[in-house]
Amino acid sequence: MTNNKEVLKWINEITELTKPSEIIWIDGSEEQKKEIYRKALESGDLMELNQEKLPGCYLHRSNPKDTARVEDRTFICLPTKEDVGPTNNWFEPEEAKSRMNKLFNGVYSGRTMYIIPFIMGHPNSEFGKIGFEITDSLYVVASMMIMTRVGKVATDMLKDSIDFVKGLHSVGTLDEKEKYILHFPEEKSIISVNSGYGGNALLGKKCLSLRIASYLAQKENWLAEHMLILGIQAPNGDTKYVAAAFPSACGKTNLAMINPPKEFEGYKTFTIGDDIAWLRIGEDGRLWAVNPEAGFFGVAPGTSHKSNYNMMETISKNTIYTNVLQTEDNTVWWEGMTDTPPEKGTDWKGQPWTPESGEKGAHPNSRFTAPAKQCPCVSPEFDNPNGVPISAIIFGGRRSKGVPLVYEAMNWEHGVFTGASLCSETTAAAEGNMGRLRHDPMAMLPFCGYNMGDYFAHWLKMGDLVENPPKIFHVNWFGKDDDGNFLWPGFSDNFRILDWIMKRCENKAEYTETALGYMPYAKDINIEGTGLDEETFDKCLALDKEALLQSADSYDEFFKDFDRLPQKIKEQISNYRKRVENM
Ligand code: GTP
Ligand code: SPV
Ligand code: MN
Repeated sequence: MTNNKEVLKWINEITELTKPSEIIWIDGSEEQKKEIYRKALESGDLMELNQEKLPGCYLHRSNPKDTARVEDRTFICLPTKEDVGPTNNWFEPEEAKSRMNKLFNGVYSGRTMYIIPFIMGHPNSEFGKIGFEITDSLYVVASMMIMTRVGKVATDMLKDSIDFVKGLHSVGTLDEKEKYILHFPEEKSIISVNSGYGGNALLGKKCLSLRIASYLAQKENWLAEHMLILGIQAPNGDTKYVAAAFPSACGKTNLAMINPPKEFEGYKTFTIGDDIAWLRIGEDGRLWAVNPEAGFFGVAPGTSHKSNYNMMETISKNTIYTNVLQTEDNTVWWEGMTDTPPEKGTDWKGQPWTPESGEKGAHPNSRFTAPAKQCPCVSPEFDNPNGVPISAIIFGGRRSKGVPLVYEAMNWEHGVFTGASLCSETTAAAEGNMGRLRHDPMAMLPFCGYNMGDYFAHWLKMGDLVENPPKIFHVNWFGKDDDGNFLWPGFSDNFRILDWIMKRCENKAEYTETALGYMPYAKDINIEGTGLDEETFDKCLALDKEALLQSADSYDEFFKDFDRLPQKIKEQISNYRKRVENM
């Protein structure tokens, strides 16, 4: 499929090391896709779902010990520990490689090695990145065919260039102690072993498009971010775009597909991306964003026709479901999909299940993998290689207490601090305890491919380079009352907050200055039709001095480990404390 000498040399090395019994190049053709699915059904990697109700849909059950990203087994391999900074795991590159040589020795014996050429970004765009994933997993092959642009398009685009990312993956034995997700940013290579799950195994996604890409972006003056991209068209036809960074399982996919509530007649929304944005400075001095992916790998639980109509439509065909409940009529279900659960089914572990069993039918991090083009509100600009101009960047986390619904950063520098000081309660998207409050700067804590102190400096520098930078905001959809109920209805009602944000971008809405930044007056958010009373809504916007002071303490604590923290961020931290003390 290619005569590229560098590619062939590397493939030869890997073949000699891993000793596969057969090699298959993924060409991207429909015929081959059918053959891959046939093999995956035969091997049990995929199970066919009810083809009348869910055409082209399949179910995958992963090993119950392999259901999320493994952050403590994810490493950045740069020469020194200081290069990766206080928030990343470090593995010395040469040592890492020699360990991998042992683990990969003969790992494909008796198995087929699949070579997947893929593009992150648009074909023939100068910003697209070409990667290869070598894998022994049919689930990975089938998923990569949805999530990226695979096959001959990629080798044709690469021609004889040596500018490509090398990805090597094996599900191996799933041995937890020998799980490694390794990144070699200097060599643009990725090695992943002993996991078959999502972000651990689909190497184009978090590994290439965030960890490797963020390292490159710092050198080349652009940004690779964990952000959705959404277009909002006003009744007068004017469309503005926002990019929003929320940590994993904190609402990116949902916001990316939001439908305006009925009070906002004439407004339309368009999805560009739900997880990753690459942002570059355009000739017009604005920040332009593309989504390098071709599909969605979204959280299933909580997704319903009520909460996310567009996604339910998107996943009605040609979708791979992972770790969801299988119903009696061979369709799928998960907690939150319908008000009434099915009477029985087969749970994500393959065991008989009833609502009374007290177990979750679907894993909390169960997911679907679907082509972006199937989304009813996919943007007409989805394939525009130049991307879309960004008017607002929004940071947000999952905070039950002490963080209001929305505030605006006072300027770029304060916005960088707003992103850098982002905190969120942990979710099922990564292995480990759920609901623990942790700092997650720019929602990139698990995804930054270099020292995060340098990453903040890079963000500050981008503010100097972008002539017309977007405004920066912070949102929190997840505030709770004392009984643990969400204060704010969320989902499509989040549009009411986007409306204020859009108006702020045109300097059309009023604001009041607070210790956190600029906040709306309650009267300027349209809550008609939400069923919220004014008193509850006031709680959504309330500030609590005690809580804000606690945040100041937590910033001191978190940032003290950063030996490369920019002076400007230090000043922001102390200015924040002063503002709160003067409240
Ligand atoms: P990753 O794919 O892991 O990066 O997650 P994500 O950021 O795309 O999160 P997603 O939109 O899939 O939402 C995760 C969970 O949060 C789902 O269970 C949603 O139903 C729920 N959720 C999303 N938006 C809201 C909201 O506005 N309010 C509430 N209460 N829950 C929400
Ligand atoms: C996330 O965890 O942010 C995801 C899922 O989007 S994964 O692809 O596993 O990273
Ligand atoms: Mn994500």
